[in-house]
Amino acid sequence: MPERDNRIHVKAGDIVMAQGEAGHCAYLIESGRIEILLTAPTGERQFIGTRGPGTLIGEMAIIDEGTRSATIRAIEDCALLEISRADFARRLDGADPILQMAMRTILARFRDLMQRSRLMHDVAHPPLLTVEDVERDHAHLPGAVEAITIANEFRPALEAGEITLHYQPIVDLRDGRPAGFEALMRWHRPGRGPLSPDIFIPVLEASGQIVAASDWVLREALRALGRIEAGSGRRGLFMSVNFSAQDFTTPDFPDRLLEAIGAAGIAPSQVHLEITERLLMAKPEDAQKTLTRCRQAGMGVSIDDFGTGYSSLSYLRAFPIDTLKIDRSFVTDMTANDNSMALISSIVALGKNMGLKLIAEGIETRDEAAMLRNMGCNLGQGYFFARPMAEEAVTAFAAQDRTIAF
Ligand code: G
Ligand code: G
Ligand code: MN
Repeated sequence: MPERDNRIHVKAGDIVMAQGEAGHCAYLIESGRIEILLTAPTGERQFIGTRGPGTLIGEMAIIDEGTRSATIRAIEDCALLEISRADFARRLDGADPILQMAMRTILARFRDLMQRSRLMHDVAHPPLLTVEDVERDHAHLPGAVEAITIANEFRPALEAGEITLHYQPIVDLRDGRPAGFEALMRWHRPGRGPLSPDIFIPVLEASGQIVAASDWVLREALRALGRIEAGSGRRGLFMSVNFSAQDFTTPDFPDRLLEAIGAAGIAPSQVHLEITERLLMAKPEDAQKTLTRCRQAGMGVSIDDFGTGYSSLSYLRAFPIDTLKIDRSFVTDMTANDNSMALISSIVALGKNMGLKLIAEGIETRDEAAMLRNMGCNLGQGYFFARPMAEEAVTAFAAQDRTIAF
């Protein structure tokens, strides 16, 4: 819902929006009434109707950035809740691409219909746009074809074994020995090369398939941990699994986790849930409930890409978190940029003061590794230590159990 400070007040007689102007927002009428007026091409003003509390006005412009199709005037003092285009776009970005296209297409057709019905009364002025122009302007969604293809191909690809997991070691920065792994999805399409999770994960989120995908990743990664331990002779390693906001909305999520842990024959403390700040902000109540149950069962909870999401720190107090993963962008920059260095030492201090563990991501050089260790960071991940690897290679890596001096 729009926030309180988005409320505006208009007086009876005020123009809320004028036909032909660029539209930047919509309004939800909280109280009062407005009237909708149309200026016909002949210059004549037509009364269309009135609207009252609970109705949305000016909604077309926030979908397609078009101009106002009518004039709206307050006929009583009104309180209006403003919905900006940016706010709307943020909500729309995560939605299923088919829904996005359907909405844009319907609106494009509707505008076209409005325009044609108005032009029918004005033979002196020929139409400025063709139907094709309007649809091209308003209904085209870049990337939609690719997104729909990915969404349709995911399930068959999973069944065909095109989707696999790689495991990247996370090491103890005191000695470079592996402490655990992060499971990362890989999709190799025969003949077309790899598809990055940065591309397909958002599509799975938008098309509602992420819950099934995460469930598959979880079961596969936990079983793999059991095999890696057996194959390497090492015990007590952890497996970190990435989750998305929707995973937290199913009430049986903690039960499914515990069931997968039991089936894999490992301890709950060997499982770390990796989540982003965005997830916590998207579903705070779901996240709070789910994370509390998972932590009580002994699992770890890490904040991924820490420092790049919503920067309100109050959630660190509100949610049962035990680890911060310092985003790779700070580490990449740390030797060249004093501000990145200052940010990292602040994050390390914050984490230590709150009793949290710290993992630095994206460590590529010996210098970075040494500096992060000296700053008091506990764990590290990055190409300097090891790349994400298939199960067999990561088992061999763990079996070496070698210390790395740096
Ligand atoms: O390894 P790579 O850079 O391709 O991973 C890109 C991003 O995709 C990572 O930030 C990671 O969090 C995300 N990702 C990889 N595997 C999974 C997964 O199984 N589930 C979710 N939700 N995200 C994943
Ligand atoms: O978002 P998340 O932190 O889960 O993503 C981890 C991603 O970071 C994976 O795609 C992994 O392949 C990548 N990664 C891990 N170590 C390094 C590194 O040292 N350098 C770079 N550039 N990427 C890394
Ligand atoms: Mn991650």
